[in-house]
Amino acid sequence: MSVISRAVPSISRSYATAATGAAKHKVVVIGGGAGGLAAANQIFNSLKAQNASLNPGDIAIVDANKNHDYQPGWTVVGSGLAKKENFRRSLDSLIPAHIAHIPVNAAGFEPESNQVVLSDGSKVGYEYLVVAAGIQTNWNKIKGLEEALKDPNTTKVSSIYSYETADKTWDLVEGYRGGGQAIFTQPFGVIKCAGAPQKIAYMSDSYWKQQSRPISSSFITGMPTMFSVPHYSKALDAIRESKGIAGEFSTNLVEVRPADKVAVFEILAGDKKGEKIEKEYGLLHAVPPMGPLDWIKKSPLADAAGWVDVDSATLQHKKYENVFSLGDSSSLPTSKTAAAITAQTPVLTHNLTTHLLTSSLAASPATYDGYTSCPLFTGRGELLLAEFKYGLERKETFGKWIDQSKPNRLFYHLTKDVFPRAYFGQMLKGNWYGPKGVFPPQFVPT
Ligand code: UQ1
Repeated sequence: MSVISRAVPSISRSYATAATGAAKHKVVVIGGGAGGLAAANQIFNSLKAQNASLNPGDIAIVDANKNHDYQPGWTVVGSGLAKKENFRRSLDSLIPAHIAHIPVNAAGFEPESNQVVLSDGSKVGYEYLVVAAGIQTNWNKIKGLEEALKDPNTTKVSSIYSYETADKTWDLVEGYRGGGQAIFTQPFGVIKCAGAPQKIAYMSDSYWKQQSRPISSSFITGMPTMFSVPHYSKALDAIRESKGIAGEFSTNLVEVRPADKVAVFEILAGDKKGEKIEKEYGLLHAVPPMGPLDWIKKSPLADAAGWVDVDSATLQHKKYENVFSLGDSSSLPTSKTAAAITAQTPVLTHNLTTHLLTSSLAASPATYDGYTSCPLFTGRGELLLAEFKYGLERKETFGKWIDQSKPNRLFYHLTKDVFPRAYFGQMLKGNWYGPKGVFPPQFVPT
């Protein structure tokens, strides 16, 4: 989930060997986001538990970011329920002393010689590579959006998809008293946390109703439905309608003209396919399209779409057996969330450490079933907990006892109050297994 900034960093801890290209680590992890931190720690803990000889610095994290953000929190920030600073830690504070931090961004891969090329031109060698580099948010693909985001007070445009603008979303929502449509958009295509664009619509609408402000809202999405899983999509469509939020589908935001408060959409399907329509807005919540990081896309590890080309069950690279990937930068065909990473990490750890210790994946590798979850805030005090796996099949933790397609107060507090604690307290240290809590899954040979 980390967003790797492209800025050239200054080196804050000195790794002289890295600078000369001589450094070689047992395991190099690209990215200090949710996937990278969880995997680095879990691999270290697992190797230790298996009595592998392990020296400080044998596992290294490559990431120039100064900070690490709990990105699921940005919806909560945009809803006025938390301060964004609460969900930020310095990256250094999250990396234990026995794991090396190379504070430079990766810029390329040379898997034939087991090396990562860094943005300063130096190289780092590895025995095993874990790519957890995150997704690229393409702000510039919506014409005028970057301009419009600069001054939300005059343009009335914001987005929960960045640290800089998450809190401005709340300022805008709190201060908005109507006089035009409130428009909430979702782009066509793969994005991280695909439920967030509608969560912020529900949370804003819920606040305005609480304040008795007669504001009419629309949710306009490039996607053909409310959600990928038909079962939840049906439930969410009914929830949206019951709130009186208009819905428009296969309609993609392509341009913002903040001076006129006009948003331009392109129709993606049906009779009017290709047509552009203009809508005046009073408030606009925009979500840009996303995609693989440019430098990964053109690297030898990428698939045709640009994601790191791994086996969807074992998380091992399809061509290079000492390369693994998880999280947003991976090709895993599931929804990109922190919850997904809680299920991916133990599979990756098991398979990587088995390969490291025995030179093969063994006859029965651990397999990932595609588990992911989307805790959908549907209003203040209510949340719908969607949980599913490959094939868009439901895989619900509480489904035996509770109808998970109905919003619930318990899930609201679980997501708002418990998950952030589990994330910082356990998950990033490699000790959290999603629905299994602190109990690791057992991978037994079949
Ligand atoms: C989860 O483990 C987790 O990590 C801390 C989240 O944080 C973002 C989640 O949103 C979800 C859904 C899980 C899964 C855990 C349970 C108990 C369903």
